[in-house]
Amino acid sequence: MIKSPLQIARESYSPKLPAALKGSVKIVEGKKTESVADQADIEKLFPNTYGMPVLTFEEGESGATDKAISVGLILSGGQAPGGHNVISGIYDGLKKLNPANKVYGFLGGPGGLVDNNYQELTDDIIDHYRNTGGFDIIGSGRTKLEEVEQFDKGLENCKALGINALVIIGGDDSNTNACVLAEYYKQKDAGVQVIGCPKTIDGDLKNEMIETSFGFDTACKVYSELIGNIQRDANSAKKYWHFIKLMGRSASHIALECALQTQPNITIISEEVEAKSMTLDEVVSDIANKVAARAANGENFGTVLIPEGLVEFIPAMKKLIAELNDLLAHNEEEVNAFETNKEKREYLVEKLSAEMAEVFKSLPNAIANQLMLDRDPHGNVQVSMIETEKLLIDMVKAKLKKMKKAGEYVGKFAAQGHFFGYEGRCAAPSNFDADYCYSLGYTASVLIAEGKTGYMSSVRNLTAPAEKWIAGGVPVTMMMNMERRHGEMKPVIQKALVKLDGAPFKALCAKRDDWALNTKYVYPGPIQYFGPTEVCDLPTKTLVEESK
Ligand code: FBP
Repeated sequence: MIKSPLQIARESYSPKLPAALKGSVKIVEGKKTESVADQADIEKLFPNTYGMPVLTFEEGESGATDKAISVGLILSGGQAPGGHNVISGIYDGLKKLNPANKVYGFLGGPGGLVDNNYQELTDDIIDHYRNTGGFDIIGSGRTKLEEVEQFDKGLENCKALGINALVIIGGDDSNTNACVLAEYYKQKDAGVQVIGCPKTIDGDLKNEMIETSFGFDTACKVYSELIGNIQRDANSAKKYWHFIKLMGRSASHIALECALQTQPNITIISEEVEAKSMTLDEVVSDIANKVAARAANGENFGTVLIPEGLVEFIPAMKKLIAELNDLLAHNEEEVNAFETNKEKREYLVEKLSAEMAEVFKSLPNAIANQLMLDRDPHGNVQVSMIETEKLLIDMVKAKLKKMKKAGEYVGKFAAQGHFFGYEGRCAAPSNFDADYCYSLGYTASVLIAEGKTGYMSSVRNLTAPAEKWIAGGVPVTMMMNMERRHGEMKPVIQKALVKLDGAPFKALCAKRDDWALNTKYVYPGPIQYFGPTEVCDLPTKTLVEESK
């Protein structure tokens, strides 16, 4: 591997750990837990792992095994900055407990466990990846682990390697599967524990005990740097409106965080669009009115942040997507047999309810075609492929044309579309993510050595200095509820959407009218890895607002 000077310098960064993880760790058990909803259903589905207590780590006498153990790691789903530090944290934690402990990485995501593709991780491998972005140490994948045959095959492969525990580093869907796997292995008394780690740049795997998923901090800082740069360009040239779509499949946490960091003119929050039952036309009118108001002040430039999941939150579109999901899941063969999108669309129009058929017919071809694309293995629409920013530019342009004719708009409208997503997912982790991920990994090693299963690694109190972070474990069943997936009710971890009564959204609401009309841009600049703590160790604004 050819290393950049920054990569070489970052190899020797020592991630900060919570005080409780620095020496011998004592586990303190909290009260019995309940799932967040649908308690009776979840308890029935997880009889062996339901109701376990929350665990908190303190300095003290450890109950960890001193027998040598072997652990298998899986990186699951989209990349998120800091994954390599989760791995180095697990590795260092296990080796500290017993140098004979072994760590295996399953290659290419959950599929590696089933297909028995693995690599033993050793000092010389781990040391090259410390504090780096990416998941390339072992690769990631989106294979869904949900079939009993996969679980049994995985168990056979674990047994052959002498693996006592698996760590699944993934988002809500992957941790849902980790929970099902933990329950299955426990019920079989298989001798393989399963621990989850909360990953996703989307920031939607969070709850009372998981303050944020890892990678959100770095990704938002990268996007905010880019948005700031664009805003400075817009404010210099004063001739373009920039429509910036931001990754984050469903929830608008990324758009909200980036807005708090950069103070753009317009920020769309999908959850608000849904709560207000806004139509696409209303979203467009809202943008056009703001463009017109700035034009009246002679400012024909601006920025609009668009969460990538927007289309799924416009009520009519949401209903349409839900119907399409069911239709595509149940008529896969027929749909795939069509050669053209036109034929596919006509077939689906026939099968949709009359109301949704009308909505589907009314969509521009490009968007309709994107809605018919294959779902990901978890059944999600691939919203990254839907060019919402272009759709909105075209619709705003058309609306402004009408407004001009009616004498309601006096400016010039030239727009540029951008999509920031992949450029943030493998960035070198910020100090926050480097420390947080290492702590999450280290925590997982303690949970394993203490014989726990069905837990997610948790590190809290994140706006305090790392020394004061609170590490422990949260039963994954505690985060679950029943949801409709692929046309069936399934137990899943509840996705955390932006709360409209939450502090981060309120902070945006308090300022957005001012930011819309007046140019109040903030230019955050690139992530800093070396320098004063008030520059290098900042948590996200979301965490800061939520902790107030
Ligand atoms: P995870 O939920 O697996 O972390 O993935 C998040 C994400 O980056 C979304 O923001 C985005 O919609 C999606 O992955 C893109 O998926 P892909 O990498 O398969 O194109």
